Amino acid sequence: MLDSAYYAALGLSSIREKVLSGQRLDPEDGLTLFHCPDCTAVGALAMHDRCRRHGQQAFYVVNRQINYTNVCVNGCTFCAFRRDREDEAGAFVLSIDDILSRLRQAEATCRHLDEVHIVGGCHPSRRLAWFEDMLTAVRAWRPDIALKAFTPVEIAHFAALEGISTLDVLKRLQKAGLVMMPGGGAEIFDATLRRQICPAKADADTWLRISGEAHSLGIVTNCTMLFGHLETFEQRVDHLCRLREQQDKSGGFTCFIPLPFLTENSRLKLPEDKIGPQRGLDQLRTIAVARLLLDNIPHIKAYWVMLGQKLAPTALWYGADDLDGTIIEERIGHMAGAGSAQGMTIADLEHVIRASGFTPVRRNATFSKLNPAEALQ
Ligand code: V47
Repeated sequence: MLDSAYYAALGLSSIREKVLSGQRLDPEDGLTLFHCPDCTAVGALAMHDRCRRHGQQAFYVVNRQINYTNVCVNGCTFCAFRRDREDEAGAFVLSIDDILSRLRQAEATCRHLDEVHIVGGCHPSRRLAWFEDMLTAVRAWRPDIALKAFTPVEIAHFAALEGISTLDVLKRLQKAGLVMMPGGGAEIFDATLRRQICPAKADADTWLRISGEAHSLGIVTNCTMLFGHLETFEQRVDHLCRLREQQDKSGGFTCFIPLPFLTENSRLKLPEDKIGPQRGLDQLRTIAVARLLLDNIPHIKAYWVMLGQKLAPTALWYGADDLDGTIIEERIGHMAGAGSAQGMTIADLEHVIRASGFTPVRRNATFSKLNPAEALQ
């Protein structure tokens, strides 16, 4: 493993040296790794880095996803989840009671939820007070549950509707119980590509600024990259390096989640050569390169919903250390053709982690390990 002559033959000697000595990789190194013919050699470097950070641990969380609406003003071309209007087929808008009843049902199945993950489309008229009431209601039901909600894109949208700053929106939501934000909406930061796939969405600088504002308030956040569509390797590396730069400044990203583009029901059509079976290797390689470039972000998630239940555990050998969680209901990926289940049980997650050669560790939303007593198995 990591044989120096072999890495020299691949032209990866200096990258290997940097990884072994814990030095930061340059953007050019990232590109070299994307072009390296041996994906497993790239994966072995990422595995080395992952094991130095987390050993053989693989994390999971007992959570419930809630999408409060799919009505959205943004019109992103890749998104199969969104609807323009409430009266369109397939559109939905949940009430606070709907959300509470879904959470109660989830609790009955899982025994003890550790995280609620709440996101939705940018609804044209739902105001900030409703979101404050929603968080307050969930907190009243279970004061100890971690509320992970709203991407920077939703925060920008709430601020525009209220005519207030994004920092003030974050302060109000934090007061209502928000402790963490998911990483969606980052898509791909390159401005030209963003104009093609998500022209109306908050731009890269806004997404990064709001993440930084959240960090300044002590709200930790995640970050993502939507890949496997029209982007180039250069644009992937640029995206990862901009996340790394933001993290150098504000330090609050906990986990990076690479999201492979799922093509069904999407207006974004890909050329044939982009959608073949080689996508699996590309997904593993992207996870590995992310692990190696994002030296200041502690966790990399292999999100089983989008990667699939077979590839996600494989990704634990390519730099990922987390599988996300029980989830129970997922719509964004499934409306785009995800072949994965709606949810996984605690037993399923622990089994697949063990069978893949790792030690399962149940965590909370902010990645603190839960001991069995806390986890109320
Ligand atoms: O922002 C939308 C992506 C994201 C498609 O922070 C698609 O822990 C693939 O961000 N194919 C939402 N991806 C999901 C997300 C997420 C998921 C799990 C955990 C966390 C976390 C965050 O899904 C969107 C967009 O980038 N998306 N459509 C699609 N067709």
